Amino acid sequence: MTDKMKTIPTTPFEGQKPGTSGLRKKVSVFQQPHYLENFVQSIFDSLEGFQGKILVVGGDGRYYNKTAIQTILKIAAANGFGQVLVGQNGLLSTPAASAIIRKYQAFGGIILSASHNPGGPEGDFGIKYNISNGGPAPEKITDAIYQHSQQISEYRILDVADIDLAHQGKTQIGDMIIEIIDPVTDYDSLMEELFDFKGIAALFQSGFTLRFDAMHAITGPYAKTILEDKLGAPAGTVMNGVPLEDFGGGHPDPNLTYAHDLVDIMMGDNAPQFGAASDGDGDRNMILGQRFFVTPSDSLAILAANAHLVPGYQDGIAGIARSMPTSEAADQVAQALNIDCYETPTGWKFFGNLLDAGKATLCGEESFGTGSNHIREKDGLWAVLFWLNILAVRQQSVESIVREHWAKYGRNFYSRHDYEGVDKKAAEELMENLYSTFGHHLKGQSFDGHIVEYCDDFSYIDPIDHSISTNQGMRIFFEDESRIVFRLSGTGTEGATLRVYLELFEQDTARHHLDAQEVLAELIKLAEKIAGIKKYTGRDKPSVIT
Ligand code: VG1
Ligand code: CO
Repeated sequence: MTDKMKTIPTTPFEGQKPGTSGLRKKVSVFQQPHYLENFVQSIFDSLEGFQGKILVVGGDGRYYNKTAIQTILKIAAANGFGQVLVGQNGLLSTPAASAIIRKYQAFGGIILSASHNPGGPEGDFGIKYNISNGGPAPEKITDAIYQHSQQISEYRILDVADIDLAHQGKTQIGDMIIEIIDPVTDYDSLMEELFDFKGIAALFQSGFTLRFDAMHAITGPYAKTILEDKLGAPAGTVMNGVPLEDFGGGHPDPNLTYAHDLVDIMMGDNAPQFGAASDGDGDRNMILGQRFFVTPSDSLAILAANAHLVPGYQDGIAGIARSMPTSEAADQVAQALNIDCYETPTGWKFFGNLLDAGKATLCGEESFGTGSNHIREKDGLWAVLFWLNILAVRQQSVESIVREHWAKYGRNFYSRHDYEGVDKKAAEELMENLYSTFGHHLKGQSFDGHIVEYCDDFSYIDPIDHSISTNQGMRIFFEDESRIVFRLSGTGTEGATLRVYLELFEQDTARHHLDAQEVLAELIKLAEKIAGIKKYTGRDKPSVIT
């Protein structure tokens, strides 16, 4: 051990249980003395056997990313890691970090991001630990991190000058090697293994038009390299492609509300043939055709139904996994393909075991997350390339692919209504009230003529390690093949966010052209009536509708 290693006395801190996506807080919270240090040391205290092993570190480039990385490197060195791979300038998208952990058989990785939450000095920051399979740490590790953070009395850090993150190459601090790597190369080669790059390049050569909105977040460099440099899409295809510490003041959440620049272009007269956006850390995707929005739930189902057209999946898929609130469109495809469809709680970490066990190949969430067994995170650009590959083979418009899909499998009308930043206590009371009313079986009961088929407070037993997760959302199924789900967000940093998920299955092709909000209007009223959203939160409409 080096003489520069310091052990700094500290006190247990007001840690918070890391949620589905690690610890997310305002930047100012992370800037408190010893706050980040305590959390990082708590991570390492929860792990065993990493001496001399590789750690991957990188983030989405938001404010505080580089500062945090300096601290993490010095703590990692003092704790005995052998080598750290860091993305140049501290950048790594979440999917690239996952790919790199797997490729170099790292012990784990630390990803700095608050995903789609706004960045900048007044914005949010986050930190997440991923395990050796490249995926988010399972609950037993995040619980242990939390326990350690409550008892911590010291952290170990190397007292050295800051490391140069701007240049690729190797340096050493203490006994630990630091290698600054290109953030894009390894990810790019993985994509090239999975997709028909020649076919996609030919599509662009034929004049096909795409607009990709990187929202001033991490996917800019990835999208430019892959779409423009490698696949030959014209310069300017990638918009907002330079990552900024505050994401240009925007909210890097690729949905119809926050990706309005792109949405305006895609809904306009001269819309390109295909539009897509990704979020702060590059794991989400939004897919648009000309004046046409593809819901993430439909996108998952369509990728599954067309997977055989894509080289990486041409031998078929083993199974599909979707989070509980995600629509059942994927279930229809799984049934037709005669493969299993797994229903998990919200959060990508629940897919890890299914992917590792080879039970699921494709996974998805209604929250603009899609991915596969190529890594253990959702992957925004991967989804865009998957669509491009399908478009290159089928030579049809996005809209006609979706409409044909509905005609074959039926349409799951779907919408999510978010009530953001509501009073936390009021939101909890609303859920409590729902649990006491609907927590038990109400089969046969009628609400405005809608008969309850089944309702419960969703819980999940992992089919591989048998761990149990409870309180994952209130779901109510009605006999007319409709469903309402209520749950509270685990990723917000201000107050609480109530999410209401609405779904109605429609087999009749004659009704498929209808507008989702209109078709779901009755169900939306029913949700209000059942949950008393206005009474509890004071809100008479959602802040975001997707
Ligand atoms: C949200 C989404 C969930 C997703 C999570 C992390 O969680 O609903 O599906 O896995 O964000 O995504 P919540 O608890 O706020 O509903 V990301 O892009 O922040 O890594
Ligand atoms: Co994200």
